[in-house]
Amino acid sequence: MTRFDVDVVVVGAGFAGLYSAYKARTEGWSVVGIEAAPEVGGTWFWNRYPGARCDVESLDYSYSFDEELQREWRWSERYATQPEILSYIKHVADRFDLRRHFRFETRVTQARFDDDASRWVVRTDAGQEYRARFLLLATGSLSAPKVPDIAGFEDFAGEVYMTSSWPQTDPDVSGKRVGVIGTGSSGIQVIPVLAAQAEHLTVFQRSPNFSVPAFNRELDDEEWEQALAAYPERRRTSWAGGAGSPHTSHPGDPLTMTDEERREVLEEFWQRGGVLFGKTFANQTIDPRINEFARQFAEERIREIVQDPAVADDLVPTDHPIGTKRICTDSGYFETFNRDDVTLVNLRKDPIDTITPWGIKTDQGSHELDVLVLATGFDAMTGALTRIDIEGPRGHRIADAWSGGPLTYLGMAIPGFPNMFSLSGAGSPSVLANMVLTGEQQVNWLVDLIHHCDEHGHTQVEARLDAAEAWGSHVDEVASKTLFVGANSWYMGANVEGKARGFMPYLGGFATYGALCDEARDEGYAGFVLGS
Ligand code: NA7
Repeated sequence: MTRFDVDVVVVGAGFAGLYSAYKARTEGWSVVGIEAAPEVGGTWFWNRYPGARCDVESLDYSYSFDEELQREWRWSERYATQPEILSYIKHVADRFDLRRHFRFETRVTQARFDDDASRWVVRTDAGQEYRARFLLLATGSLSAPKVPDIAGFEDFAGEVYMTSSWPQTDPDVSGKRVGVIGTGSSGIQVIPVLAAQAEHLTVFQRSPNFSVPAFNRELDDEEWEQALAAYPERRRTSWAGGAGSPHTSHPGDPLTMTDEERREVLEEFWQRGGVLFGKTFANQTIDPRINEFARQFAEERIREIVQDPAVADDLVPTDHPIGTKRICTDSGYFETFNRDDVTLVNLRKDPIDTITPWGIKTDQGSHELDVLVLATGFDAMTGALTRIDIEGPRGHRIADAWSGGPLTYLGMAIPGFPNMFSLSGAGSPSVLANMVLTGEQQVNWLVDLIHHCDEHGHTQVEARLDAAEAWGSHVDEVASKTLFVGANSWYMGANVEGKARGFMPYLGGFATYGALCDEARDEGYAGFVLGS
C-alpha cells in the first residue's frame, strides 16, 4: 500500500470536484482527487447518450470564477450538448493544469477518520492510502444510477444500455427494434434521436412528464458579442437570484389577470423554452390555482402536437403539479409519437410482466426488442454517498445515519463526520439551482472555514447535531409550504424503494442559501464543534 499525506482529498472530477482542486491548490494546500472515470467531466462524462444536453443555458452553466476563461470559451448553442460541455470541462482541466491532481480510473474503497491524528484515511482500489486533513465529496447529485428491479432482466438476450453510462462508442441502432424504459429528462432527450435511427421504437412509460421545447438555437456572432458585453451583469443577477441564473418570473399576479393576459404571459415564458416555463409566475409551485394555469397551458400544447387523442391522453401528466418534478426540456419529444414506427406503452394501464430473452412481455402484449435502453434515473442526492464505505470517529456510517433521510448542516456537513464535506448535496439548493455556481459558492465557503480552523489552531471541525437538525427543519419547513411535497419525485426520495421520504434539496433559493452560509461564517461557525 502506497501512503501519501495531503491537505485535501477530493472525490470526483466533475464541475465541483475540479473547482475544489483548483481552489485548494490556489490556497497552497496539497490536494489529490480521486475519480472513477478515465477522464474529467463527472455527470457529463457518463451521460453521453445521443441527445444529451443541459437544460440550463450555456452562458449560465459554466464557471464564473475566471473572467478570461469566461470570455475565451465560445459556446456554440443556447443549450450545450453533452460533447460540448465535456469539451469545456476538459478545456478547464487543461487550462488550469488540474489533471495532474487526479487519479483516474480509481475508486475510493474506504474512508476512516483517525481521531488521534485528525486525518481521513482514504483507501482506493488502486492500493493507495491518502491521509488527508479534509475530505471533500464532490460525488454528484445524480451519479448513482438506479437499475430497475424487473423480473427477467438478466435473461434479456439483446443489447442493454443505460443513459447514465452510455458506451463511449455510440451503438448503432439502425435497423433494430429498440425499447426505452423511462420518460424523465434523459428518456425524453434520447427518445426522439433513437426514434430517428431505429427500425421501431417502443417507449415504456410509467409516469408521463411535462416537457417544454428547448427552442434551442445557435449563438451567432452578434448574439455572442452582446452576451459577452452583458456577462458581468448576467452573473451579478445570477448570484443574487433564486436559482443561480438571471431569469426572473413575471411580476404580475395571475389571479387578477384576464384569461387573455395570463395566456400571453404563459406563451411568452413557453417561448423562452424548457425549465424556464416553470418560472412563469412567482407562486407557480406554491399556489395550486396558479399552478393549474400553467398545467392547463402545457396540457394544451401536448394535445396540439400529438395527433392520436388516445396517445395524447397517455402523455398528459396527471399525477403531479407542473414543476414539482423537474420540467423536461425537449427537442421534438411529443412529435415523436406521431411517427408510425414509434409505439407508446402506458405501463399504468399495461404493466410490465417480465423481461424475456426476446423483449418485454406486458400484461396485454409482447414487444420484441433487439436493444433495451434504461433511462430509469438515479438514487439521487444521497446514493453516491451512502454507496461509499465511510466511517466517522465514533463509528457513524452515512447509510445508517441517513436511514431516516439525509441530515446535513447547510447541505455540506454531517454530524459524526468531522473534516468531511459534501458538495451539491442534500440540504443545498444544488439540483434546483445552477450546479456550477452552487459548487463555486460552497467551495469558496469551505475554503474560508478551513482558513478559520488553521488560524485558530482547530484540527477538527464537525457539524453540531442540533445545528443540523435545525437546518433540516428549515429545509422541511420551506418545502412544506410548496406543492413539491405532493409529487412522487426523486427530490422526495420517492423513486427508490425503501428510501426515506422527504424533500431533499433546499428550496429557499440560491442567494438566500448563500446568505445563510455567510451568516453562519460571520457568527463564528457556531453550528460547528471546533476542536483539536
Ligand atoms: P428520472 O427523472 O428519475 O426519470 C426516470 C424515469 O424512469 C421515470 O420516468 C421513471 O418513472 C422511470 N422508471 C424508473 N424505474 C422504472 C421501472 N421499474 N419501470 C418503469 N419505469 C421506471 O431520471 P432522468 O435520468 O431522466 O433525469 C434525472 C435528472 O437529470 C433530471 O431531473 C434532470 O435534473 C437531469 P416514474 O416517474 O418513477 O414512474
